[in-house]
Amino acid sequence: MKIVVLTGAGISAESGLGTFRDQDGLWTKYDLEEVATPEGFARNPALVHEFYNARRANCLESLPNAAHEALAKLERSTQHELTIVTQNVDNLHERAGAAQVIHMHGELMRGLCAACDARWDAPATMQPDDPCPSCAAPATRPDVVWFGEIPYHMDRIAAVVSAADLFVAIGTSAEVYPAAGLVELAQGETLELNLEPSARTNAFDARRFGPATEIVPAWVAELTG
Ligand code: BV8
Repeated sequence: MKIVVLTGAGISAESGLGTFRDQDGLWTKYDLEEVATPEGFARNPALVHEFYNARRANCLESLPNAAHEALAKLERSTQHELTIVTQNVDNLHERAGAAQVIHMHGELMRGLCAACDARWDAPATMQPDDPCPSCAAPATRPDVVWFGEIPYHMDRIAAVVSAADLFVAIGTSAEVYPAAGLVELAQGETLELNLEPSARTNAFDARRFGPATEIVPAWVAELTG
């Protein structure tokens, strides 16, 4: 089967990476407008770098969990063709061994120059006056998609989702668009795997609830026998 999986912060929760909307989520500690918008970055780049430096450190000290590993195993299986589309900016899918990961909201471990669009592997900590390694402009930012910005790879994502035999959303609240609307593009079967019903749970043919480290390996075991 051609399978497309869309993951959100819930798949990395048990690895110790905060989710966004849960009661102690990131957006309870930081103002989204201040740290995840181009306007916030223009107003206070030091605050934004502090926010992403802290998340980069948290990611570096975290490990992939059984859900990341199960998806990497499914990707290696010859029975199915898996594409992982993630809203997550962490690199836990890749560190679990997955190769085909489409980061629609960018990557914490990458730097981006707001002046010349160059991209590079980010240092552990970034500062507002860091010169761009390509044009030397002090305009470096995390290579993540902020609110109000166009997500990456949208054409490729729309193509693989509409061609999928099975579309599965894992660990996402389905509150942020266009990611939350991808289920509508799916022509094949659709399945939600989450701790609780998401905001779009009724758009799915089927759903299973529980911690990702339990329900994802169980689902992959059914598929790979
Ligand atoms: C755009 C990168 C134009 C940075 C992110 C009004 C209505 C509709 C839309 C809008 C609107 N006003 C504005 C918009 C657009 C806006 C949007 O959707 N706003 C929301 C808040 C209403 N979207 C945008 O601005 C996007 N750009 O629209 O451009 C356009 C339009 C069409 C086509 C092209 C372009 C850009 C959005 C991207 C912003 N950047 N991240 C960073 O990470 O810092 S979004 C960020 O938040 C994440 O990447 C993710 O996308 C989202 C968080 O959602 P989740 O990952 O689902 O996490 P959450 O905490 O919410 O939920 C976790 C879930 O896991 C929960 O359900 C929980 O139950 C579950 N869970 C918890 N623990 C576990 C678990 N599940 C299993 N196991 C567990 N252990």
